[in-house]
Amino acid sequence: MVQLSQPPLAKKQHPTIAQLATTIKNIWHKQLMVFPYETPADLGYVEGSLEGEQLVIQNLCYQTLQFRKLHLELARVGNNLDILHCVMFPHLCFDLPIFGVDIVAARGQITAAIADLSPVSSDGTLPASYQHALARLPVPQFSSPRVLPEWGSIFSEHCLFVRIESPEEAASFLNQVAKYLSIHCQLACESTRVEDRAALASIWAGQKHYCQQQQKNDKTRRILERAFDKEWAQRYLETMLFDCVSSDSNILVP
Ligand code: BLA
Repeated sequence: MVQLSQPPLAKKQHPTIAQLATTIKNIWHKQLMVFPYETPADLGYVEGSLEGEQLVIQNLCYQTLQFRKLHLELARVGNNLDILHCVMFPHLCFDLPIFGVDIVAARGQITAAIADLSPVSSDGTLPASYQHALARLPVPQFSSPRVLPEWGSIFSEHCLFVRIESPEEAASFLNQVAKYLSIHCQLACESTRVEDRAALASIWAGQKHYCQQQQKNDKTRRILERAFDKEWAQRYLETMLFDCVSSDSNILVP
C-alpha cells in the first residue's frame, strides 16, 4: 500500500516540506477514506544519480471514492535540493478541480512554492461551490511573488506562486495550502457523480490538458533526465507524475 518502508526522507528534508507532508497526510486521513493504490513496482522508491549527486524519490499514493489517485512525492537531490510534489486526480465522473502543490528548496531556501485548485472545465472556471468557499478566504501577501511560465495557464486565479523569504511566509503558505486542501476534501465528499456523457468527456479533456501542460515543465524534466535518462524521465512524467487515464475509465469507478 505505502512505500514508506524505506528510510523516511521527510526527516532529512527542509522543515517546511516535512511539515507540509505531515499536514497533507493528516488531512487525507481525517477527511477522506483512503484505499491502497498500486504504484508501478519499480517507481515507488527510486534512486538515481544526478551529475554525481544522488536523487532519491519516495512516493505515497492512495485512492478514494472521489479520487483515482492521491499522490504525495518527496524527492531529494544530493544535500541541497528538496522537493515536495502533490497532486490529487479526481475520478473522471466527478466534476472536481485538481489540487496540486510543488515546493522546491535549494540550499535551504524555498525558491518555488506553488499551490492551486486548478479548474478542468472548458471555460477555465472552478465549480460554484469552490468559488464561494475560496472567495471567503483571506489572501496572504508574500514579499516575492513569482510569475507563472506560459504552460501555467492551467492554474486558477487562486494559484499561489511565491519565493518564501521568512519563517512567517513559510507558515502563511502552509496555512493557506491546508485550507485549500481541507475545502477540497470537504467539497469532494459532498459532490455527486456526473452521468451526462458530454460532461464526462469535458472533464476528461480538462484533466488531459492539465497533464499535458504540466509535462511541459522543463525544470522538472531536466532533473529527471539528468539523474536517469530521457526515456526514464518521459515514462516517470507520464505514469507517476501526470498520468492521464483513458476516457473509457469513467465507467471504471469504485
Ligand atoms: C518549478 N519544479 C520547479 C523547479 C524544479 C522543479 C527544480 C524550479 C524551481 C525554481 O524555479 O525555483 C522540480 N518538481 C520538480 C521535480 C519534481 C517536482 C523534480 O514535482 C518531481 C519529481 N510542479 C508540479 C506541480 C505543480 C508544479 C504539481 O509538479 C503545481 C501545482 C509547478 N514547479 C511548478 C511551477 C514551477 C515549478 C509552476 C516554476 C516553473 C518555472 O518558473 O518555469
